[in-house]
Amino acid sequence: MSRSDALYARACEVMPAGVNSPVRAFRAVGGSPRFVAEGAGCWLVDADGHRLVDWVCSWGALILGHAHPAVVEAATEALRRGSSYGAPHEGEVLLAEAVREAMPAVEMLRFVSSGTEAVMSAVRLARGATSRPCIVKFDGCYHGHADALLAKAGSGVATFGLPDSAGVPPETTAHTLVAPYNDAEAVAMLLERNAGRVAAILVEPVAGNMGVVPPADGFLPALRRLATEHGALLIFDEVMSGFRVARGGACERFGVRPDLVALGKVVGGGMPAAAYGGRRNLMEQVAPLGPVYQAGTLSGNPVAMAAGLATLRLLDAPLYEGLERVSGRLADGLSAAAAEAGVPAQVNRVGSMLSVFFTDRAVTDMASASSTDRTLFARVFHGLLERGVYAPPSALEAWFVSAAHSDAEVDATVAAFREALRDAAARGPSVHG
Ligand code: KE4
Repeated sequence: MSRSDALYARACEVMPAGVNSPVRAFRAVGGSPRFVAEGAGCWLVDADGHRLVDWVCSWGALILGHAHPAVVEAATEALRRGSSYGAPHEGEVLLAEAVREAMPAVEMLRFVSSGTEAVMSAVRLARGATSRPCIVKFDGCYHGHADALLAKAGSGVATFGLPDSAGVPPETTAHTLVAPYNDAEAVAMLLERNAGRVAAILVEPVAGNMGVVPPADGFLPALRRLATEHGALLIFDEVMSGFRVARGGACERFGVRPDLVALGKVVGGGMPAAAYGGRRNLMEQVAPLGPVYQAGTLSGNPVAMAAGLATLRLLDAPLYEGLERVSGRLADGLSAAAAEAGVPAQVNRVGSMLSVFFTDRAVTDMASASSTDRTLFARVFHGLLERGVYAPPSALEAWFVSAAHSDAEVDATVAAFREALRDAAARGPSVHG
């Protein structure tokens, strides 16, 4: 038995499915997860010493790659001055100022410890600021595991959300309205049907949780216009896209200014830190300034602030140019390999986040993302893993490119992908979906 499998057996005795977050359990692709011993640059080393090219990068948090020396140094130095104070400190101010400089829509912010907390708090603020109960979200978008946002689309195009998890009472999602992604008309219909009751439109401006689905031309400006017309707020959940699709996130890349933004992943440089922020007159309604309560023992943690600041200080134009080039090389290589193998595939990419969908149709929303060949994806995933390439263990997740990836890793990945496709095809037709 491999060391990874031995660890997995022990883990399953003490943690649900042996993991601390469901996607890590490989349920979408089968098999047992690899336990990681170390991350370095664009590499993971598993518990049995196998080196794997890492295209997950802690689900997008590690835009510089694993254990970047500047991040390690800053976090270590901070830790030597204490792991947590429960009191204000300079690191919070420096990182907050760096976020505001990169994202002018964030006039004021509050740090929290996870993307879930960031979005949950932004939603509470939107409801408090507007005294309205409803939130519009999109089918296929994930915003963390706060009860009200674990809502799936009901039947029909635009509906009230249904609980998407046990333990979420129906009344908790009763004010969550769900529309198809990229469907501004459905949003308009929801706003008209629920006139005066919608606090906010909440959107992943670049969807990454149904696989990567870019916003259709005009979609984000339409949401901006609709929110303003109906007295609702526009919340960009940039936990994944923030600092990734541009230094100023989707706000910068698409030139749309939301009222509130949620951030996570990159902003903490791989440490537990996230944030929500936006218009000053909204953020001034957050306790203790205003009536909207939100708090957190480890919010603004000095070690996480140091890691986040060290990361943001390295996010300059040449870095994004490099990410764009390497990401484009990867996307083009995967597309070409699938075409050569005669396998229908779509590669959706925005900046350094991308997904491979095995389908002959464009993937523009959850319905099209769900109709892709996930059995084939699982076969290819394992073919890649056997060849030293760690892709995300689900067809509905994103691949993330870091500044540590070079052409060499891209070319090795494309070669492994070509072989994995050939082997998967040799196993006969996959059961679709
Ligand atoms: P966390 O609570 O996991 O830090 O953030 C939740 C969240 C919020 N908003 C967006 C757009 C997100 O992508 C996420 C978390 N992303 C997943 C990846 N699909 C994290 C991986 C996981 O759940 O383990």
